Amino acid sequence: MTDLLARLRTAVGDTHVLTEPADVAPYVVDWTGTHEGRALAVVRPGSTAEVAEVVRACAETRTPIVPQGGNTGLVGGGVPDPSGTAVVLSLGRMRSVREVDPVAGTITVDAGVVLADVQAAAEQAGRLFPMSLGSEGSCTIGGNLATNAGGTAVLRYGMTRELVLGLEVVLPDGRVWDGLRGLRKDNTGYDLTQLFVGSEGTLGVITGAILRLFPATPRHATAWVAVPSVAAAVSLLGIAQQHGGVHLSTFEIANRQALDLVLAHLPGAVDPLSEPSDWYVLVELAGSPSDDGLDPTLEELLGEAVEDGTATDAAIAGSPAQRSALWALREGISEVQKVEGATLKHDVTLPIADLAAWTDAMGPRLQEILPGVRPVTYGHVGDGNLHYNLNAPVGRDDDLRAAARELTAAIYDAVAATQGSISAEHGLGRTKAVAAASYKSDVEVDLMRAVKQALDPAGLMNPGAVVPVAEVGA
Ligand code: FAD
Ligand code: 2HG
Ligand code: ZN
Repeated sequence: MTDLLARLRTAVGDTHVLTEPADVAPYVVDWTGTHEGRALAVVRPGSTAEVAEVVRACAETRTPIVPQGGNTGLVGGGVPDPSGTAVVLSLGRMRSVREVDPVAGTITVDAGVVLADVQAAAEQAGRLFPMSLGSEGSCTIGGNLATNAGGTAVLRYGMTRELVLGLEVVLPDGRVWDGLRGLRKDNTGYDLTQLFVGSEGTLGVITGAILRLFPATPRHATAWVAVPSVAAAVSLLGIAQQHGGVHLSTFEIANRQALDLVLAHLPGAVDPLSEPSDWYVLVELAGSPSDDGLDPTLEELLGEAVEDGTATDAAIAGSPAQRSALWALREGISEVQKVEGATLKHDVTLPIADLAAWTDAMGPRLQEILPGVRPVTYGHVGDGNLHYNLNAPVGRDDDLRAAARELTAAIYDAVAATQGSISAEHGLGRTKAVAAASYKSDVEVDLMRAVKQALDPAGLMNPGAVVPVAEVGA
């Protein structure tokens, strides 16, 4: 162990190998506070060559590695287990934007660049990098790629895997794969880039990426819309698609419980509508500087929705400040749920046709298991993705913890019955690896195990995440 630490210090410099408990602490607890592990050390390389040297040193000493970006992951994949045997490899010092090419529509970045900085670099070049998450001020592009993150722009631009053209990856044996080619067309065999997207640090360390840029969309028309039910939200989606066409960029849902938490805990939050509603939708159209028709289109679609009872009321943003205030009602939900106490997260996707019946049935089912449990339901309904999160009955956090297994099993079983997914966008990490294996077919589990075995035969890359430990090499 002393030899390994000495070698790591030589590789990255003394000050970038952290072993003091106070220095290590922020790297071993996840954002939710539910996963707390221990680490042999936290290593902060400053270049791809340094990452490769760290990985080689760990491979030779059979030391597990947990790659980490901004540590905003929600499934415990970016923090080590309690054994204290792993090295946390933080990409936090690798923050260079390597190149922007507006004409080719590409940006090449180090993996540790914070998402908001990628967006800003694109904007400076008069382009758009569309990925948008509530955590964008701290999450890194490497983490986004490793989790195949979603967010609020998926409806129009797709998940992270649709925004990447090539990667640079340090493999588990320390070799570097340079796949940083910005080609739109490249049918030369297996798609290695896509293999690493969504692999959550279990197949290698992403050190660089070449990403797609899009024409800027600085004009917006935004509304917070009251709808009576999930069925009505789905109908509104159809109306918005028909009127908004390619301009429809956001379609997010939240229930009243979610809004109530935001109003209670987010400073400055105000309900923009006078009457309460069970459900709300944040809808946004986005366009180029010459797209003059966004406001009339939004008014037209809302008019039609109110006319036929799909929507009961709507607040339209009349200024950038009002737009930000409406967005805050949606983006603030994760934070305020944490303030409210124990939370059980379920990031699920359902076929859009099943959303309404599924949600209507789930509420009463959960009340049978834990009377008083509070579903705080929100998410990317335009993608069929709900964050079907639960807060404890007021003041009874322990009851939620005690019923957690049963509540989660009821939700996942009902998701599986619709051919849905138990992880829409957050990944599996350590929280869901075992559950996911039980909902996948044997063929799928075998294929995943074969990929892991082929790339990381020693099982040192983020053990316990994605593929349950017993599965590797079994
Ligand atoms: P980390 O948390 O550090 O790591 C996540 C996983 O990626 C871990 O398994 C880690 O080992 C691996 N990893 C990290 N960097 C690398 C690398 N360079 N190479 C290989 N593996 C690596 N997620 C969504 O999808 N949509 C949302 O809308 C969304 N909103 C959020 C809002 C809030 C308030 C918060 C706290 C989180 C949200 N998330 C969302 C979850 C989270 O921000 C994303 O999963 C994000 O992509 C994680 O990036 P990160 O840099 O923080 O990664
Ligand atoms: C969101 O859409 C994120 O706000 C976070 O995916 C969801 O905290 C959550 O459960
Ligand atoms: Zn989300």
